[in-house]
Amino acid sequence: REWTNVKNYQEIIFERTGKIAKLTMNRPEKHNAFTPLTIEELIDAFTICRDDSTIGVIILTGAGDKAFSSGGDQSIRGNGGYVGSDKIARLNVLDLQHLIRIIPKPVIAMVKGWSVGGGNILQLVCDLTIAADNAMFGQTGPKVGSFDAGYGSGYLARVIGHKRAKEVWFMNHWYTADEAYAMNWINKVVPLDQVEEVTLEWCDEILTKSPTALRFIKAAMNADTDGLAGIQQLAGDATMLFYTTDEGKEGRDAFNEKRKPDFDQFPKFP
Ligand code: 2NE
Repeated sequence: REWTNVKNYQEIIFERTGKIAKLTMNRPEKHNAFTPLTIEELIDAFTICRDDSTIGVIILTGAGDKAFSSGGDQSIRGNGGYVGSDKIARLNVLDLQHLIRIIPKPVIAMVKGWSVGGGNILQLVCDLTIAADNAMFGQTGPKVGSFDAGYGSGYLARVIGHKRAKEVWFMNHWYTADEAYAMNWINKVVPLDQVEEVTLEWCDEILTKSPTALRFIKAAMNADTDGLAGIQQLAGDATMLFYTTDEGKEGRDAFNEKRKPDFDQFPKFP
């Protein structure tokens, strides 16, 4: 397959092949630990993917074979967050987590090597995870004076169960790809040299499916876990669909034409 570069960034790579986008965290010398800039760039690239109707599925991965991501870059952790060139302490990875949840297209984490801390929560919030057999998963927060009490805890407990989620956070053990698979933490384990090939096969399969059906399935599952914010996404999708109907357009047209709307013509389905 031929990959083309979509946009140049400093700390990520944004490429696409056909309808598949690939976003790569690109700080391999630090196991792809993220800075506020890495996250800002990912948010920008995910937003482009969201708006581009020719993109149907998004892969999130890390550069090299050694790590998906080792979480927040501890060397720039300041007072209240991670500090970039603007000197403001941020936890903007939380905004990225939310964006991955609401983006109405499947997002697949392709994990090679370490998937740790805030990096591991990024793979968690992706819709699917395909891991290489060298992948290693774990949370280190309580060891380094940090925690994610949002998706990183509540959603993790939904995915792997409360007992296991507490074990992950209380013990800070490492879990191999096979162990993570057995815990329902990830979807598939494949040999390292096949991980991209298999991920692309999954993308190809997803691309044969109805994008609207996938959009609603994702929003519905997230509505169950994300409370009113999740329902808002699902409800917004319903509004979007309604706006494409003649019934929805009749309301708009009647207002603009200063006449009474004629909704009688539309069926009232059981
Ligand atoms: C991941 C792990 C276990 C890998 O160990 P190893 O031995 O394979 O690699 P090494 O030598 O530790 O790492 C290679 C280089 O990457 C840097 C290291 O310092 C090292 O640099 P040099 O000594 O070669 O100069 N590096 C690795 N991870 C880094 C990080 N997160 N920040 C800055 N530099 C990092 C091992 O590297 C490890 O335990 N890493 C730290 C994992 C960690 O604690 N991450 C933060 C969790 S908190 C978080 O992410 C978070 C949150 O909880 C809530 C909100 C937002 C973020």
